[in-house]
Amino acid sequence: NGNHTDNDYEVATEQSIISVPAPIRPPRRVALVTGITGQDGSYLTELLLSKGYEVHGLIRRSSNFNTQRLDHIYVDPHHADKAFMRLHYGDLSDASSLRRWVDEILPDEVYNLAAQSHVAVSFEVPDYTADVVATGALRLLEAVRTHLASHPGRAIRYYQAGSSEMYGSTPPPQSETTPFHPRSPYAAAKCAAHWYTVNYREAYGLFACNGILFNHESPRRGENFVTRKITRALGRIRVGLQSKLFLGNLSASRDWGFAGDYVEAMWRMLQQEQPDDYVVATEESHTVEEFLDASFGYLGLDWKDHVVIDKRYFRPAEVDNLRGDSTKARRVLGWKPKVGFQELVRMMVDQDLELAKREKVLVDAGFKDPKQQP
Ligand code: NDP
Ligand code: GDR
Repeated sequence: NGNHTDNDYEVATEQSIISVPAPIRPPRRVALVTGITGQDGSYLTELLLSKGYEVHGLIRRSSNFNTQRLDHIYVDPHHADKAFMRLHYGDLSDASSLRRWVDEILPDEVYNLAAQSHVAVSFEVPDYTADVVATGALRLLEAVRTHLASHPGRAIRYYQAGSSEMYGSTPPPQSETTPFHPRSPYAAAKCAAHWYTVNYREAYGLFACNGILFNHESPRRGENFVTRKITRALGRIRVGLQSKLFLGNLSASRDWGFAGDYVEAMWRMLQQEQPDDYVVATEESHTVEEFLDASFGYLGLDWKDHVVIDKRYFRPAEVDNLRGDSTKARRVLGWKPKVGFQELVRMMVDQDLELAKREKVLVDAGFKDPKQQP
């Protein structure tokens, strides 16, 4: 018909070749994720990519590359038609970089997952932890608020990664209405970030949600959190690369879920009509000792033959007992965990046994020193 455009395509019919307009593809939704290189950042990015988002992640400059958890989904940005995840240098301690990236990326959704997330380490570096976890969240909220103020018609939904550590010494079950009583610099900083988020919602009408997530683990968990420390050592013990595992308090109880399930709840919070705060938890709690029983038992070993208690891993103040009440998330978000405690343990042990077997090959071939522990 003489009106062909690049978007037109041709359809063969019995009568003729006719030209019809190409279907209009909705523009991709755009997400900005801080903490993208972390455990949750990698699962959330996979989820958002699977839903057709363009995902922009902020990474910190480090002397070594630390994008291992993203390598399997990374596509070189020179392949512009396939590279829907982009990484940019930024830092929660640098307000100017946050505002600049919000202005450039024009996100529809912002997920603030970045944190100095280790509770014990927060006692060693308290100011830094407060700067990144509390003031960092405030900087990002300010970047979003000021961006919106100068871009009429734009809308951004904001997710804040809150933590069950905020409940600290308040006994379980813990729900959205349970008072906070933080027991570490990390937890106190997360409480500040929680209230900054509530305040920006109330003061400026920002669509901002707090996810109060209980512990969630996976084969991608950082190696100095207790579950992964156990499964990593267990794999190495099983193949003969080490014999001892040094741990602290075994009687603390945690509500442990699977990280892959929990990022789904984050996304669902931002798809609601109204912003709100939600507890995300399995509602089942186990002690560290029970985690040892389940993991060592799975490989037919007795943890008592290997675990040595080391005072160094006790904390100045402990959180004894966490068990969430996630009734609201289940009712409003239609969310529930798919992976239970035993399956989570098996998933982590299976992976870390495989990893240990590969390490063993390198050790046997003389490429690695067995004393080099993770
Ligand atoms: P990780 O420790 O695995 O990841 C933390 C991420 O934050 C990493 O990408 C890290 O980058 C980044 N980061 C640290 N400091 C800065 C900074 N100054 N500027 C920018 N980025 C920074 O944590 P998880 O994935 O386990 O947790 C995600 C979030 O959820 C965290 O905020 C955590 O506190 C919170 N949370 C986690 C729970 C859990 O059980 N996993 C439960 C409840 C809350 P790098 O790779 O360079 O270190
Ligand atoms: P947590 O996780 O402090 O709950 O914070 P972690 O796995 O570090 O500790 C859980 C419990 O295990 C005890 N423990 C040990 N912990 C570590 N790391 N190393 C040990 O050797 C050891 N021995 C015993 C601890 O004392 C504690 O009671 C995690 C983090 O992901 C936070 O960012 C998140 O906010 C909370 O979960 C919810």
